[in-house]
Amino acid sequence: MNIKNNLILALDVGSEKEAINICEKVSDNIDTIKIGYPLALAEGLEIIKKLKDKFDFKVICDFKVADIDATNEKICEETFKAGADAIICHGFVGPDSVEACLNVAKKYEKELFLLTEMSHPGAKKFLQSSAEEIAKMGVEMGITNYVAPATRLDRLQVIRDIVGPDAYIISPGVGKQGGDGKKTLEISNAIIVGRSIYEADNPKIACENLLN
Ligand code: NUP
Repeated sequence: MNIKNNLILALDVGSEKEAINICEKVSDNIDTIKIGYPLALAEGLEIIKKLKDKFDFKVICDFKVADIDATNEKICEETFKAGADAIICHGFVGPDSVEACLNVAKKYEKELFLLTEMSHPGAKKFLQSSAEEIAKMGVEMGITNYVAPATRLDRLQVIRDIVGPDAYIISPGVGKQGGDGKKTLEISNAIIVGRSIYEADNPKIACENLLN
């Protein structure tokens, strides 16, 4: 993916109105947004096309797909049919579940991001001990896009070393969760930032501050 300024906006707001308001303010700085459950549940999947049409954004759907293969396939179908450019799936569910997502992404000629280790403190309890295996599984499956944490740069580096220099890593956890944007970008290809942008008094300046 080619992402402007290597900055992805996590648009976890609760209404189309709020979403448009933020997007208008940052559309010079950002061309890729991440839509997750908060906005998709509030406004339906139609919000994907609405924002793509209005702002010409690329949309990554953060649905952390984590079900059996048959259900994952249906979730990915609905998401790509609705216009998503990429979807994020969990890796802990194993290769058959991830393969189902990968197959649908390939069918639509869209992208799949594999989530390895999460950025929040709770990820240390269960997910961290599996993250390296999840990344290795991704490499074996030919996956080239990954999500890995900006909050623990040592762990981000471990995942980079597994997936290799040519893989594309996007990292959440910058700002509100404590991660540093510039340090993260020394390892990752792009950062994902939500609250530090959409809760800022001036979201455009918040974007610029993250990058300079
Ligand atoms: O490990 C992850 N951590 C994380 O924060 C995986 C994610 N997908 N996210 C998402 O990134 C989270 O759901 C939110 O949409 C965004 C970070 O937002 P913020 O902490 O910058 O507000």
